[in-house]
Amino acid sequence: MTVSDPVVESVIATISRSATEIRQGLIGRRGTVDEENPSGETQVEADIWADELLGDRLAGIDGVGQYASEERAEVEDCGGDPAMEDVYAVAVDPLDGSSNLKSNNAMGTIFGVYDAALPARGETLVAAGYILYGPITTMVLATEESVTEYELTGGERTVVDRDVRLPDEPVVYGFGGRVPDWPDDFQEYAREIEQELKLRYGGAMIGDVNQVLTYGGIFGYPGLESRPEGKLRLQFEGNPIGYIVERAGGRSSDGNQSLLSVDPDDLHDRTPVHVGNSELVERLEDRVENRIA
Ligand code: FDP
Repeated sequence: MTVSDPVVESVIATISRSATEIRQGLIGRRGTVDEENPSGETQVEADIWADELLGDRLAGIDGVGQYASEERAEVEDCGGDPAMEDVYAVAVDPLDGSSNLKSNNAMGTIFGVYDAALPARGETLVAAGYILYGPITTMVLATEESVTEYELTGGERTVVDRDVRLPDEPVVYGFGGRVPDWPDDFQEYAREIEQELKLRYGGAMIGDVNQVLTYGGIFGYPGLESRPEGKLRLQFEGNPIGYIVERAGGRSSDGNQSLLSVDPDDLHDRTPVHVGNSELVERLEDRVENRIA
């Protein structure tokens, strides 16, 4: 199954072909390096390697005007203006949840294809997806047409679900950050959710969001007392995941509005992230104040 826009299809084909290679290349690259990413977080060797591999390949695609990554301070100009027709900007989190490499737990790669110069609103996304490096390597891809799940092997992608939809009856939840650092209103909301759903938290957003897409429920990384903007990045994490979950019939929110409507100020802006079944996200918006809005 291919995507009708040839540039978007090339981006997706490049990322899905690279995924098996990235998975293999994690071996021997689990150690941390003496560097921090632009958000001040410790990088592992694999973060830098996967960013270089994807950056080189994606920048070489005709029609990719900009490449940006969680691991780079600035947007890379690849020789085209995303304001022009058939030119896009690609934002990537090369290894989401890379702190899970040490303990050998699931993690992923996230990407968003924006029809606008970065930083951009999520509403300008034309496609977004993630690779999950679990027991099997899978890709969930959302476009304007559909949300599809693939299995990836040796450069090939095989459809396993043509129409990924969030189940109506929610089952699981996962919330990031330390409980004592959660604002009171979010703590109250979480207490209520604990009575209704089953905890599934693995420490990599991709793994946790994939559980929500599979079983129904809610994933959240809220604004914290110590950091009201939360931890996750809007361009690389919040927008693509919001787009995927909304296309699959759910909702996304920064506590106040859809993640896709948030106006970015900076490429590395952080935002509270909540995605899942509509009723659960709406209830959260009723109860929790977004302190950065
Ligand atoms: P990581 O730092 O390992 O890259 O975006 C970062 C992220 O992981 C998410 O994948 C994950 O949901 C979150 O941070 C985990 O944060 P905590 O360690 O605070 O739970």
